[in-house]
Amino acid sequence: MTESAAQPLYKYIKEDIVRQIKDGVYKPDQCLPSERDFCLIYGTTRMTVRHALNDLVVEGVVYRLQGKGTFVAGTKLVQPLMQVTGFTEDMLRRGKTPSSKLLYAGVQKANHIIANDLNIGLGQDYILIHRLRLADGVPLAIEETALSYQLCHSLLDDDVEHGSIYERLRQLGIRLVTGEQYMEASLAGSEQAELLQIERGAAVMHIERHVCSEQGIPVEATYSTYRGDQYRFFVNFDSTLR
Ligand code: 16G
Repeated sequence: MTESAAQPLYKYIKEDIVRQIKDGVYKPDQCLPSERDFCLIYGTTRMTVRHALNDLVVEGVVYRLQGKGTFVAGTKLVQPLMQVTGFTEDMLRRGKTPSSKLLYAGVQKANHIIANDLNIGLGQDYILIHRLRLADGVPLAIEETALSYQLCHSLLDDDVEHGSIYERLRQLGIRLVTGEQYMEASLAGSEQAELLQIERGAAVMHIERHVCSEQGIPVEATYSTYRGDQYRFFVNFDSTLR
């Protein structure tokens, strides 16, 4: 098969694999054909096949197991942790409809933790946005986002319930580039359980994300609680790059 001007071949391969997953040809957690086999199937090079598969890994459609192959993501969402992407973008890429239930949006005074996270003075203003995040109407995560007041105060004039914070920050010319994340296992308390529509005591994952702008200025600190029954988190690494 050859590249066409209308659509690069890797995109065609991606779409074809996604279609076959939807049609049940490749089932959840089933191992996909090897890269070599895909080269034969699509009559192309390993580079093109790898490009398509890498994209599908990043989009959470498939996952890789070292030395074993590439597998169809199961019913859980496979969430890559290597990039600064937002919930809305992540869900749209998966063909899901993101939505939020706004629990709070307003200005708060920084305590020690927030002052440290956003590198602001104790008692200084910051923006707090508390949302329940859903995809196709299913509650997936609760997020408490603390944002720099100085950089992000105009967000409070927006319809935060229906918008994407990351998209808005992009419009404001703020590029989120570096950050760190801490993850820890936990059990849902009653309030979390009610919001996430899970049993009290069900497994959840707490994620704390701190993100800085290109200039190294702390913009966001988000404390999230993800449903353990809906997510699988994923990182890849390559020690040959050292
Ligand atoms: C993700 C981020 C969160 C960010 C949000 C923005 C993690 C662990 N969390 O959920 O930090 O605030 O996206 O989403 O990745 P939005 O652009 O849809 O508002």
